[in-house]
Amino acid sequence: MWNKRADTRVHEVDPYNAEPSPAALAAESLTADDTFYSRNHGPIPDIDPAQWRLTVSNGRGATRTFSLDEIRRDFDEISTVATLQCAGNRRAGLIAVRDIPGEDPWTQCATSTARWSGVALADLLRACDVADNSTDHVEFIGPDVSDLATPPQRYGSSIELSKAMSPGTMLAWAMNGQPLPRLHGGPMRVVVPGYIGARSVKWVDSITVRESPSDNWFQRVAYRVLPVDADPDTAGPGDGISLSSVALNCDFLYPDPATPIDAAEVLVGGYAFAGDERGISRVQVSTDQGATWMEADLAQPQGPWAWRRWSAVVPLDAPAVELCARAWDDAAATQPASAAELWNPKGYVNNSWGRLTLHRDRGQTTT
Ligand SMILES: Nc1nc2c(c(=O)[nH]1)N[C@H]1C(S)=C(S)[C@@H](COP(=O)(O)O)O[C@H]1N2
Ligand SMILES: [Mo]
Repeated sequence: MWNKRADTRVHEVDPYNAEPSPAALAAESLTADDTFYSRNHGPIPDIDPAQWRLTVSNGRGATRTFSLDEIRRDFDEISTVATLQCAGNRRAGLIAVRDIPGEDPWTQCATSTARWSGVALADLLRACDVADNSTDHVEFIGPDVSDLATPPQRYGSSIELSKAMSPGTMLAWAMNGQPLPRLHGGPMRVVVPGYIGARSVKWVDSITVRESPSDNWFQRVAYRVLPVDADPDTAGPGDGISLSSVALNCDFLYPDPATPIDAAEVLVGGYAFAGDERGISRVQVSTDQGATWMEADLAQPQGPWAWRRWSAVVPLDAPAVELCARAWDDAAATQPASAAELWNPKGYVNNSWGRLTLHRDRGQTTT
């Protein structure tokens, strides 16, 4: 369905919510469109690129409307490698601590990396004569109506004007050199590198500069880390911690823990990702619950907004070994050890240590 690989894990068919298998995600440094995770809150619109229009309101009374051809003709094309990561990535680890009814149990693959091509949002906003008010916000609205909000509402988000004007933040019409697929927001989506995926509004048709964050349900009510004892059904607008920058995270993608390993050591690996303005400095792996750590090898950086892939060879000196992985960012911050300390009612931002239990092949007796 939606042209995804057969080993894709589909959480919901309608609206379509699916993540790739760890092996598929590990296979490529840029995630192909048949592998890229997809998160949707309503029906997927089918938009004729020739009919698509974007309306920009500049916050001081003026509005301009653009067609796709006009945007492509009038602005310089830019291209950025950026990782998108859903705030619900790795929720399954939180659900294992305590159930989170009504939310999909995403594992560690609600994240993917692509080369996005389009225009810098800053160029478009400047052309619309947006004032340089550092406390302003920029709201993005899509055409898809979600019944998660009462009454149902179009999907939307907002970011600070400073982030909207910063390098990397863009309107993208292509993904890995191909026209942006319908599922991923074609003909045009917002890409906000380093921010939770929820801010990168797909099929965007309206952009508004305003004095405060968007009142859209997905900005004001959802995508917030509520206090542990809060009831998500009665949480009010503005409750909890609003999410923007992605929290430092890393996890394993291989090997497959279901296959016993017939060797005394094994190559393991995965991804690490630091959000806005931060980079990955180090990834470490432990075979003893974090008492001691070994350094993993980091793959070449793919740019300031992309994940960092990592690998390590680890010994397997017991029938079952639980591996832990943690990343450090360039401010020397690292990840919390356990999902239990992070549990929150909507199940966002599980950035606890990655964990993977591997089994030695029972027939294997040499050490
Ligand atoms: N219009 C619209 N944009 C949206 C969403 C949506 O439901 N509707 N989901 C958001 C969320 S929560 C995420 S994580 C990303 C997922 O993008 P993808 O489907 O291309 O992976 O899109 C974001 N943009
Ligand atoms: Mo998301």
